[in-house]
Amino acid sequence: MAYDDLREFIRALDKNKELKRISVPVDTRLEITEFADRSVKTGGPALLFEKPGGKTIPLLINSFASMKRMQIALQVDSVDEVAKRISDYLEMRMPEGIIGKIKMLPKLAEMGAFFPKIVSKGACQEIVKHDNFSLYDLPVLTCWPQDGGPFITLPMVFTRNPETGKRNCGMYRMQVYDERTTGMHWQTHKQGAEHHRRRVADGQTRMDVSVAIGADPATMYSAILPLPPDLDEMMIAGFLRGSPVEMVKCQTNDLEVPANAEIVLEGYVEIGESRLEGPFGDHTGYYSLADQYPVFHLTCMTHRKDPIYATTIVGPPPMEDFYMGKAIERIFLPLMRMQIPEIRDMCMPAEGIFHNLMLVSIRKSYPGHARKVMSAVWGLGQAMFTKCIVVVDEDVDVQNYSEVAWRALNNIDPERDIQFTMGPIDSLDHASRLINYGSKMGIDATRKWPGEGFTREWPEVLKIPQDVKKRVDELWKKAGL
Ligand SMILES: Cc1cc2nc3c(=O)[nH]c(=O)nc-3n(C[C@H](O)[C@H](O)[C@H](O)COP(=O)(O)O)c2cc1C
Ligand SMILES: [Mn+2]
Repeated sequence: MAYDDLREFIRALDKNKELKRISVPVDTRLEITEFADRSVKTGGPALLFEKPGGKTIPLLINSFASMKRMQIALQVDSVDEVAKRISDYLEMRMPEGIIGKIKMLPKLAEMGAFFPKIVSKGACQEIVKHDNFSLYDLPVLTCWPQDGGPFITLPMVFTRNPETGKRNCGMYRMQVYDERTTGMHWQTHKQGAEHHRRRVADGQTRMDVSVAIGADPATMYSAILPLPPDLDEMMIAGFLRGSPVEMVKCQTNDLEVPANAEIVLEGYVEIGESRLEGPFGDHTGYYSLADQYPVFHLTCMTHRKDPIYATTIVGPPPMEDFYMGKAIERIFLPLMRMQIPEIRDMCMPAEGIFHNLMLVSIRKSYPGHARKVMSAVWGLGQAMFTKCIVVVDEDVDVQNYSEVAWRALNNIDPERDIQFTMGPIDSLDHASRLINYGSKMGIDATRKWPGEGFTREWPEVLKIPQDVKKRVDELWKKAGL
């Protein structure tokens, strides 16, 4: 059964001994960061602060901050189960004959059951505040010492594509400027920014935006998935939770939000308005620099009778977002392999913050194949941000960084095997020559072929044969080791 809402997820975390309630008052300025950082780095539980910063609204953090918690969130024993479900759909072919078609019906019916459903009432609107509300009532964190202010870090930001009418939900941090105004940090490559850009081009004056904070975990998680434009995150959330997401109409704009949300901020972005956003202690472990971003104006706040504020902090890895990203890596592998089938596995080590490093193993079939895969990755959705790609042969385990380093360093002639190219760069990269634009590096660490101009002999990796290993297994015991 899908979780009804955030509190049901909290109960599940509690039942699994993955939650600690904290009743002592802890400051929302830096102190909760230090709690959350220590907890994630020592394998500690999710934290529910009952009195954050002297506020009455409790604060949940680190609820996704381990693979175990990701499994509880997605209600699986391994996130690979989600990957398998996706593969099953992708492999679904038009079956032969009437019997085959009948067999497929339940699967198709299941697919229909994922579409979001509009409902007339939602718990997120138990309390509706048209005036007399303030963002300062929420326990919004000031995460790091040089942050430009407090930031809402786990918001589901809803916008609509003006051309297709399709909904988008993305997670974009929001700097709180005052009681009713925030920044809107959708980076230029993201869907919110694209919807904004189209309205600028159209000469429109306002853009509706609604923000939900806290919902059932699959719905929250869907906001960070690197989906193609116009693929509704709420549909994918329905797929992940195995039950449609119920949406309610907002009070003051034309959008819908998850009915089970804890808190909803409704409002608009004024086209043409921008304001300095940041700096912000980011998931690179550095501050992302202040820059101009659109401004979100609140027209209404709705919430449950006793709302819970869900948040996260990012910083030097690994943090909570590493586990959210690791699950994406596993879940999206089948989709990636559908487009680049020669990929066997891929891995984004924590130290690479997703966009700085991708390790890819391939079944090499023709000269230049590793470089073809690099180009394909750089052309694939948000993988376009990847700053360094290391391509190895399929017998290298890319989940084992030590093995990748050993094999890659042995296999390269740097001048020959390292390729540079230019392209879009993650907005958070502080080293690129220009914001959003810079160079990338691909390392072809596969075995080189004569067809690639390599005419020397290529040696084998050292290995003891299986039968010898078996014999030694027995001898080992006899030898008293
Ligand atoms: C905790 C967290 C915070 C994030 N903050 C931002 C942000 O401030 N701006 C941004 O553009 N992306 C941010 N992201 C990444 C986006 O949510 C992600 O790229 C998502 O796929 C964008 O969705 P879209 O393609 O629908 O725009 C954040 C991700 C996480 C996990
Ligand atoms: Mn999207």
